[in-house]
Amino acid sequence: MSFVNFARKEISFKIVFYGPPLCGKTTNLECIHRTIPDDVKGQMTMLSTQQDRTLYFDFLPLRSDVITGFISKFQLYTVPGQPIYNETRRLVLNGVDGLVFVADSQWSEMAANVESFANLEENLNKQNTNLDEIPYILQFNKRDLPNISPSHYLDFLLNQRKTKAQFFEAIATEGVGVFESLNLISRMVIAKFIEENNMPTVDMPSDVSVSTGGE
Ligand SMILES: Nc1nc2c(ncn2[C@@H]2O[C@H](COP(=O)(O)OP(=O)(O)OP(=O)(O)O)[C@@H](O)[C@H]2O)c(=O)[nH]1
Ligand SMILES: [Mg+2]
Repeated sequence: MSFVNFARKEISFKIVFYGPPLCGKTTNLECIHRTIPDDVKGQMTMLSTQQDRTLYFDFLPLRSDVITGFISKFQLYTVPGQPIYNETRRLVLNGVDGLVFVADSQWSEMAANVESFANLEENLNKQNTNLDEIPYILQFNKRDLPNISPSHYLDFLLNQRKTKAQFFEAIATEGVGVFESLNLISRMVIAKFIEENNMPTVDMPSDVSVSTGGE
């Protein structure tokens, strides 16, 4: 849930990267952290196992100035993809404003993609919300690997809801598609906030570009 601090002129948005085990959620955040300037980002927190599997979540705070008069803070989180950590995924999802569902494009991961998407819907339902309420996009990652599904098949598998989500192809290890995903979900989250809060003094740029914002 977006959080507004009028005294400090701050709005906080929570964006969660969700998806099956090893699909590249943490890699997305690492790429964002590596690329953006220091004055826009906070410290990246990673709680991982020795094998670099996310144990609890990864967290990266970003700052932008896309809403006139307010500092917008984007709190980026990943969830642990491993099935046993469902309680943790549920906790991380709590109060989410926007979602990037990262799918693994490899044929071998199709069942895991579908299962993770169903798990996302189920966890949201348990919190009395759903994907009609929360802006989300799809990211088809690992497009550099052999034996990957065409994007239209991933789209067919994962984009079955009445309102179609936009998707991006990505190679998170090379930064391809990472900022496209981040910029779109940020725009969607802000647009929803503006609409719901009837913000009168908003200057909505055509490109939110959280990578170049700042105080
Ligand atoms: N070839 C290739 N490898 C990738 C890509 N994105 C991520 N990887 C690799 O996939 C592995 C898993 O990436 P992570 O980002 O740790 O995956 P995750 O989704 O955070 O995994 P969990 O935290 O366990 O759920 C790592 O070895 C990454 O380098 C990609 O686009 N292409
Ligand atoms: Mg991870």
